[in-house]
Amino acid sequence: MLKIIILLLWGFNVAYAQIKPDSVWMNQKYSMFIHWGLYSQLGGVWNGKPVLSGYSEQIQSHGGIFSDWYAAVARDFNPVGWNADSVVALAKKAGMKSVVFTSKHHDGFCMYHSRYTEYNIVDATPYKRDVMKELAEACRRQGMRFGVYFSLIDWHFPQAYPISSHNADPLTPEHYEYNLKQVEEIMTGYGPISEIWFDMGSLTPEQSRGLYALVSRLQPQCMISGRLGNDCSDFSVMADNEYPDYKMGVPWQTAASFFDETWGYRSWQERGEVADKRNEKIKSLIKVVSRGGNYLLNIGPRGDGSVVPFEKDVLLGIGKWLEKYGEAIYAAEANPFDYFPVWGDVTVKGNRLYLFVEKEKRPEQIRLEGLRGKVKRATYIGGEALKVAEEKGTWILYPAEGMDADSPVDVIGVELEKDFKILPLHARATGKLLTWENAVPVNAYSSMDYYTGFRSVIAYNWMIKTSARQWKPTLFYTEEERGKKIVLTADDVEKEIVLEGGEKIKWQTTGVTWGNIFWKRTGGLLGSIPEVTAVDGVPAGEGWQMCSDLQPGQKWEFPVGERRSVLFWQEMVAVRDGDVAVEIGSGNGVMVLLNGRVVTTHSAGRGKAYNTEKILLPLKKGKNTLLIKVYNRFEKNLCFSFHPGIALPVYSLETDAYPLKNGSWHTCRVRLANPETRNSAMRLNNLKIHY
Ligand code: H79
Repeated sequence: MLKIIILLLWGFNVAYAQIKPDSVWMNQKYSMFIHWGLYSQLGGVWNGKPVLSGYSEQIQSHGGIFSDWYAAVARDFNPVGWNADSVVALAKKAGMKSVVFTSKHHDGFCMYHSRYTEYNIVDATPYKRDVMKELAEACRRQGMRFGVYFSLIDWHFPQAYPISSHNADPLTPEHYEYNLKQVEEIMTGYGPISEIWFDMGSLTPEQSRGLYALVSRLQPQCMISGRLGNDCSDFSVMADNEYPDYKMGVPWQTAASFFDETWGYRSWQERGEVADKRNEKIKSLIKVVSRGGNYLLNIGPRGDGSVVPFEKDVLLGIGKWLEKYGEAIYAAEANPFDYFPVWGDVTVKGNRLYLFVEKEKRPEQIRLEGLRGKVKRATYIGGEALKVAEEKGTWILYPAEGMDADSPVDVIGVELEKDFKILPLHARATGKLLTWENAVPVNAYSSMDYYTGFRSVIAYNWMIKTSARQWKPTLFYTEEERGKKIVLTADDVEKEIVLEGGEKIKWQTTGVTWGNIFWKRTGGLLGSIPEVTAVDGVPAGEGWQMCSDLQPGQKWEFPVGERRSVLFWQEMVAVRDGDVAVEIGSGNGVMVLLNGRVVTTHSAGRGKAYNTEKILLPLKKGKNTLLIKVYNRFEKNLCFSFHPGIALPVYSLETDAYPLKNGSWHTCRVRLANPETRNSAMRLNNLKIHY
């Protein structure tokens, strides 16, 4: 009996674990976002004048419109041109696999029949129809998946004040309760919801977890967006219209508007040529899919419910392109190489690679560096074969003149013999140490809230070359990592190791001459950083000042607004290649770059105004540069400290031997055994592995 129960429980766990990430969601790749609400009726115009600042769906705040005046717009909101079936049919023709609809935007006006406010399309407008229900049903009829956007901030809810320009205020308890009730009615009254796209606000971890639990209880398959905050989500969402230049090891999405300036309808938008926009969006779709993400492209219907002809034409154009090239997009996986080619992008599906060659970047040869296996044939999709050759184990294609004048890219399908392998070029450790520098990081996108988003590193991958049949790694760690439980994988063998104990050893360090530290104020999300060039140890550009009064290890505190940052820059000259240890104190977030490469980025929650960490910096002989971005999300003052050249003991920990497979190259991976969340930065940059 006990056995049966255990089996049942085990079966349940397996079934439950398979629900998310939803593989249908992962494979759909391309969906329609719809921003439609009261604001559409205004179309970016108030009192006869265009409102130039902000997005048009946020015209109430950017146009400085009183609540009662804005609410009065509902009296004229009679979208007789709305036809849910034709919108869904358009999405389908456009090649999109789901529709995500604004149930409630920041203005608080519900585009569905809410029980908890009369400020909704059924009770407050002459139209009196639940357009969201119509859309959900139209999706069902046409075999399209249906998702909802839900704004976590609400400018119409009395207990949601204060309301700030940045849309990322905390939620009051009353407002949070109200959101819970509305999410519950959405999740129970509109059939299966494929994804819920929470947006904005800045929730406590408890609030994010509460909403996550509610949705999961009501619709366990529903994918929950990263904008819920606190990394409590099923898929990460980039900032509005942001395209990552890296792949991720987690489900993710870029949401994009037709024009960066607005999501909601804007009557006075300069739209340009249909063909140009179509090509731009096709390239964006390819960029997202080749990095493993989903692309959610928005339309902003007019106040009467009709789709803007320009948007319709562009979508139909993309749909036509996908009819021909969809096999390279749908269910395709990210570029399997560990580099991005200069000529375009790559996806892979089974034993077929798809190469997207941008017309203006067409090279004479395409060298498939890292591919081990055999190319059977390469053909332009819907066109002719290409010349293929092999040279010292490297496969080379010779692209011809573009085949399809109507596509912004040439798409090549490369058929490979089964059992092919793609070896990373950059992860091949050549020395005797595996470190963050010679690893290929596995990335995610972490965001406590909109403004705290950054590329987080959740694992390191390496390739090691040895003909030995087993491997006995030695780990080197510092007190910064002590107590962390990691998973170290070699080929297919996985082991958990706790970083503690071991022997204190003498570590190869280098003498360093430290230059002056310079600082400068800056903005942007935590994860964005400008490139800094320098002349004679002094950074170029506006605003840099020398930190003349900063003592080693001394906490420096100065007033910086919320969501603002300070950059610190320093040059140092090392006597030889070797490590030097520093201690860095920072606020709600920090990003550390050595010689232009990110050593670590991470964030700390509200109230964590000062945190220190010890970092081993691997310097190269001669000049090195250190760039630190210290980010303030919530505090009044920003704290920073820097202590160069501290003593940081290194411990050496022996592990049991790993069996290795046949062959000379072997994979090796490190991650945390119990990360706080799927997107949390693992912070193992001091860890090194000897092999
Ligand atoms: O629904 C859309 C936007 O209305 C919503 N998210 C997408 C999907 C959103 N609300 N707030 N934000 C996104 C944060 C945006 C902040 C900024 Fe800006 C965009 C800062 C600068 C550009 C908004 C526009 C605030 C000033 C101008």
